[in-house]
Amino acid sequence: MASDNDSAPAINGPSDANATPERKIALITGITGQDGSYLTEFLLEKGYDVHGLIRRSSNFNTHRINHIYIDPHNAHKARMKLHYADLSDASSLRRWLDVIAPHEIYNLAAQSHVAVSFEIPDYTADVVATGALRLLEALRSHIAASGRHDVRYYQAGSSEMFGATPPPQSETTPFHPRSPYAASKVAAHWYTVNYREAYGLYACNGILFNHESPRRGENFVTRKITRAVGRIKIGLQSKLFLGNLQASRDWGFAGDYVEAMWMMLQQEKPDDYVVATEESHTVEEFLVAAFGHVGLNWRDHVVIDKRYFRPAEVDNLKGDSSKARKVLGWKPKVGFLQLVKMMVDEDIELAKREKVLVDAGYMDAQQQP
Ligand code: NDP
Ligand code: GDR
Repeated sequence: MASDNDSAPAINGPSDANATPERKIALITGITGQDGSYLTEFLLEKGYDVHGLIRRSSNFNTHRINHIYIDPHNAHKARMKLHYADLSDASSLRRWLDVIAPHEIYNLAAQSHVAVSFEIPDYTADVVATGALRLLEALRSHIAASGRHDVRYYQAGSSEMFGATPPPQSETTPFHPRSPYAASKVAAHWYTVNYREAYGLYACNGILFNHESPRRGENFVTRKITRAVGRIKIGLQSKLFLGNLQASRDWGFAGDYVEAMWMMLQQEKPDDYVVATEESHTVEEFLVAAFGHVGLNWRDHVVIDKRYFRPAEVDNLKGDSSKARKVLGWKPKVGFLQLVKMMVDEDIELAKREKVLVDAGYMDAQQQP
């Protein structure tokens, strides 16, 4: 991968001899995350050149995008480029904006785990809230210096911002955040609105409800469950420790949601949109569907562990996405049961591969993630 190098990865900006001038250029922060990987595939398919900002890690953190990576030495084929930066480092953000000169910016980077945000609130605010502000400010000064007024900005907002406000939640529902993560997303939301109103930036907030996939991080509840189902079915695990099973979420498929992000940036005027399936299920309902799909009873395996309860919970989220459906023409393609089955099926295959390694003595049968 380009990120393997100790020097900065190669750039394919507009001044690059191999770049096609008419091709649109997108810049994605958080490209190594769940949504970043699906959005990259989506934009490459649409003919974009995609630049992603990645942060330095002592382990490679690019496993979700390795399958679409082409070595930059094949410059005419490599349309995804990676660059080191960090949302806590304003100078890196400004520098890459100037070099890459993107048409569209998708700010997906975040410390995105709600429970973890109670443990590291200061860092969460720095990346999620002030990080968004740094990127907006870098964009404002990039536009002032370059005269490129047509750059479009997407901010990854969250249904967590509604928090304690009862459903259905739409663009006009008041925010009542219940965690440092959610409060930081509210700040990022209003920074984005403010830069739109104050400086005329083309900047949109997507208020996305929970979206999952086989690429979901393993410590979010859906993937934690489907990973466990796969491992229990294959005989690598017996118990699954969980917290509050009565919380209800509006769960969709990440592949559908990245399309809505792109659609927002194709409108004549910038605006904010709720993106949701409009169906809500409890964690317990997810358990029933996931264990049931492989003929298991969740009650035989799940143990409630207080450590997974949060200091303040968000009880019930269910979106009203009528604006996105009407204005953008967006609607979800994957329903709840289809999503659960997709995730369980993939995690059964993953567990089978793990079992081969365990049986051959190359891996310990680890406990649940
Ligand atoms: P992930 O946690 O899977 O990905 C987060 C990404 O942000 C990763 O690429 C991560 O890098 C990167 N990142 C974290 N900290 C920094 C930093 N300091 N500087 C630069 N990059 C950083 O999240 P998702 O893909 O699920 O979500 C994408 C965005 O959408 C997030 O902002 C999230 O808060 C928001 N959101 C998500 C929803 C969901 O249900 N998935 C719903 C609503 C909003 P690394 O790989 O190195 O960790
Ligand atoms: P959420 O997702 O907090 O909605 O944030 P998560 O999957 O972490 O929790 C959903 C619900 O499940 C309950 N729960 C557990 N959660 C986890 N992680 N682990 C457990 O063991 C467990 N047991 C029960 C939680 O209490 C909660 O009620 C996600 C993230 O992607 C955010 O970045 C995003 O903004 C929102 O979705 C929309």
